[in-house]
Amino acid sequence: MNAPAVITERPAEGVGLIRINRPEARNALNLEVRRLIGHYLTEMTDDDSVRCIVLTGNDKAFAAGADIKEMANASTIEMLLRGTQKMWRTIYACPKPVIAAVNGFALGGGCELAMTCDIIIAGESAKFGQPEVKIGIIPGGGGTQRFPRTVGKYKAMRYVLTGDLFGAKEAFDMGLVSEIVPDAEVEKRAVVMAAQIAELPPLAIQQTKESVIRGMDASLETGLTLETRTLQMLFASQDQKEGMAAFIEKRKPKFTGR
Ligand code: CO8
Repeated sequence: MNAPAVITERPAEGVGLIRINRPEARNALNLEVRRLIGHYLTEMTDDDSVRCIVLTGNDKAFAAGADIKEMANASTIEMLLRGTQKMWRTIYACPKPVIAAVNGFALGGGCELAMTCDIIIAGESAKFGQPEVKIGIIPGGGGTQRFPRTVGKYKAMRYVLTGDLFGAKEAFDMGLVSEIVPDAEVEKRAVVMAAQIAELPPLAIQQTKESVIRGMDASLETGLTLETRTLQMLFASQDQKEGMAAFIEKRKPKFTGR
């Protein structure tokens, strides 16, 4: 029997890990992988014991893009019916933080998959890129939208129009990567950071994520109003009372997510 194309693990308290597992195809995102990522993300979103999610691949590839062999002969209507935007929406709408742990190639849909996450930890020899033009298409998972919004028009154009790959250092300098670590440390670092986040009050974490993401899509004034209302709303939570009481009483807080 074939190994499952996506595997889940629980590497630390409060942390769910989703691993893309198609090493023979450089973790190309075929329909099954996309379906499973969406499925496990939904499952972890609904599971209160998971507070932060790590999405990763293997040492050679995070994901080398959509599966070219699976789409080479597809018709327009087949592509439409595949509804590729579903997986992106599930990640984007996930209220819990998602950390991409990237080793090796993150290309095309793989680079877009990383960009849909909230934090990107990359190995020193990770390679990013949107090489879609080289095979006669354009990025389809946010590469023409999230990429320029993250790094600016001129840096993004330089890569989406040539299809050139770029390394972890360039990605970090452009603001596409949160942290670079030695290749062998990528997953460990992502799990440690996820565990750190998992210990924090989940409502405050989720509201922080929502405020950043919704705010990025709104005017500054609207974003600031959203932030203020969210801050005020959190004063209704037990975790706010506990967090502040613990600080004043000089003890470790016990957060319940209420
Ligand atoms: N699709 C299908 N198979 C792939 C893919 C892919 N994207 N990438 C690699 N493979 C396969 C190869 O065909 C090869 O299979 P086989 O052994 O049967 O010949 C195996 O993986 C190993 O690949 P290589 O021998 O090429 O390995 P290298 O280490 O020499 O090179 C690279 C690795 C650089 C990653 C190279 O394989 C490559 O350039 N891959 C294609 C990258 C690419 O063009 N990606 C963009 C795809 S299009 C896309 O992502 C559009 C997104 C649209 C929305 C998506 C929604 C999810």
